[in-house]
Amino acid sequence: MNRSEDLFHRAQRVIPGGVNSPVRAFQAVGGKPLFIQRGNGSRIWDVDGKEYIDYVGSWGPLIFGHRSPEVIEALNQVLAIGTSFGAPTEREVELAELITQLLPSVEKVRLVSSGTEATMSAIRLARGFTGRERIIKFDGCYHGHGDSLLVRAGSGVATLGLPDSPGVPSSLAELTSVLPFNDSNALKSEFDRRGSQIACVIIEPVAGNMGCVEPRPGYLELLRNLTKRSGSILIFDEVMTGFRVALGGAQQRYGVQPDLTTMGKVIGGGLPVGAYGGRAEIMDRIAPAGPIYQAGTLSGNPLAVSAGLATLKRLQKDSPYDRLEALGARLERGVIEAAGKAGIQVRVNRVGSMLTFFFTDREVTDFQSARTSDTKRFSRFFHAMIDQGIYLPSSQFEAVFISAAHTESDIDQTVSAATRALEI
Ligand code: KE4
Repeated sequence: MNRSEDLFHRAQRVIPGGVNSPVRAFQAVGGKPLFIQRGNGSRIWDVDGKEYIDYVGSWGPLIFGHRSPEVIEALNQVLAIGTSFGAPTEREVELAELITQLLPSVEKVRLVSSGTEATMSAIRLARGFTGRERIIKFDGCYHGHGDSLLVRAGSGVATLGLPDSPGVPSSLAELTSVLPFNDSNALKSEFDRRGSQIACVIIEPVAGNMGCVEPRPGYLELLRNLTKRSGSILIFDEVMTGFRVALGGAQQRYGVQPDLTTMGKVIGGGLPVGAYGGRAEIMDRIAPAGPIYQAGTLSGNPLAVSAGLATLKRLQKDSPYDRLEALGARLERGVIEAAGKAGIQVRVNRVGSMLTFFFTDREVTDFQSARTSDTKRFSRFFHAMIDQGIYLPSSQFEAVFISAAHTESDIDQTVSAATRALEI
């Protein structure tokens, strides 16, 4: 038994499923998870000393790779003055000012400690601000594990949500309408039927949690118009896309401004930070400015905030987006060519440095078409890549993340490995 297997065996005795977040358990691809010892730049090493090119990047936060110098430096500076005070600090003001500068739609922002906290709070805020209870989410979009969002599509036309996990009250799930992503007709009919009851719509403006799926042209604009007309709040969940697909996030890339934005991942630079923000007239309803309650012991703590600040400042200064686009295109081209040579049907959906290789011949525009993918072939591909030192996300329905620490030779090595992996 190697060290990863031994650790997994031990972990399962004291941690549910042996992991602290389900996707890490490799259940979607089979086999046992690798325990990681360390990371540096674009690389990680497992506890058995094997090296990998890392395309998970902690599921998105590490846009400059592992142990990027500016983050390490920022953390060392904070360690010299303390780690958490439970009191306001200057750095929190600086990070909030920078976020509001980079996202014009965000006039005020509240820092929290995870993406889930951000989306849960934004939903409560939208319900409190509008006095309405119904929300809309989209099939295949994931917004963290808040009760109102762990809801799957109900049967057919009803769209009334059903709990997607035991423990979610059906009375709450029913208040969530679940619509197909990218389906303008479904959107229009839901607003025709219930527009005046809808507190908010929450959407991943570029989906990453059904695999990478881009919004159809005009779809986000339609969403913006329908929510404005019905007095509903439009929430862009940019936990994954924020500062990843552009410095101003998906809202800059597609030119559509939401009322509220939820953030996470990149804004923590690998430390636990989430945030939600938007129009001041909405945000000012949040305690203690207003009556809608939300709180957090470690919200805005100096360590996490300093890592996030260092990351956003470097994004502003270096603007790695052209390089990330070029690396993403190189990987996309290489994998498509490799699949063509092997006679394997692969669809690559990509937005900048986030992409997914779907093992299907269908265009993937929503969760239904994503699910036509051959997940068994994906699993074989995943393990064949692991065997060649390439660490991909452990599910067909996740996104690959390229960092600014990746090099052209990393990409070329990955394409060579994919060529061999696709022959298996
Ligand atoms: P966290 O609570 O995991 O920080 O964020 C939840 C969340 C919210 N919104 C979007 C768009 C997200 O992608 C996420 C979390 N993403 C997953 C990966 N697809 C995190 C990985 C995990 O669950 O371990």
